[in-house]
Amino acid sequence: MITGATSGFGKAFAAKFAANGYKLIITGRRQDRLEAIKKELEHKTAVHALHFDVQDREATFKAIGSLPAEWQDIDVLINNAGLALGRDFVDEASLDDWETMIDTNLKGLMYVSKAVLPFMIKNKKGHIINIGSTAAKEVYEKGNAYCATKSAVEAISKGMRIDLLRHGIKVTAIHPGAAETEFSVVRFKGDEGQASKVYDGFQPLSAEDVADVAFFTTTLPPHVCINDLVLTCTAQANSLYFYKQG
Ligand code: NDP
Ligand code: 8X3
Repeated sequence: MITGATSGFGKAFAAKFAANGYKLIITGRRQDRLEAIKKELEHKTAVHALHFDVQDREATFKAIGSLPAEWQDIDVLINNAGLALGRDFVDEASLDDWETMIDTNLKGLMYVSKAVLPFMIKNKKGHIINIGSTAAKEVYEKGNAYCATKSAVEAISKGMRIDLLRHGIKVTAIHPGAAETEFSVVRFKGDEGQASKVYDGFQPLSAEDVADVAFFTTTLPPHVCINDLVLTCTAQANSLYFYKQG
């Protein structure tokens, strides 16, 4: 099950897991895109689409609770749905942007996990992959609330790992650096010029790079779990240091 499968990493995760024989539950808010991706991947595997907003607690539990019995054996949950909104000084940032980021990146991830866990617990196995960010590792200027939500994803991943030990469920946090998806277009609210400038002068990660690494974490034996993984392009050392040319 992949949240936020309509674009970027989530779409690439769906393609990668489908190519490797997984049945897929894909989720997102944009129903037209969900249906198009379902149609495309159905040539390779069985796909079930769930249309809901992870910020909406009731809708999240209702959608996941509606899964037919044959779709409830979820082996891998990738909590990927998320976003940054704005790049502003803390005193100038929008409260609405902050709330959307907290409600999506943290609360949404927690709702989805809580709704899926009973299925994994029943099966005494499962793997939750939470998509954090290098923004969880170092806070950068004007990153305030986004960095806080991703630090929280790191913390909740640690908490899940401890509390789920007794159920044999793996928890992996993956922290990618800059990757060119729709992320920056969303962050800059549709300003494509400002968004593409983020990637000027270096080759960022692609969504497929992140999908390859995420898939790898699911290929290890049952007794082996990658807990925390940071992945950047070669031109990025961490949130703060890039080698840009031109
Ligand atoms: P995209 O904007 O390309 O994709 C984001 C996905 O999240 C979309 O499928 C979107 O679907 C979904 N989404 C957003 N809000 C909600 C919501 N409220 N309910 C359900 N789904 C939602 O960005 P990325 O693929 O880059 O981002 C994926 C994750 O990776 C995010 O958590 C992001 O913070 C993280 N990340 C991104 C990095 C980057 O540089 N790109 C680096 C590090 C981490 P829809 O709009 O249809 O709902
Ligand atoms: C996305 C990468 O550098 O914009 O999480 O925080 S960054």
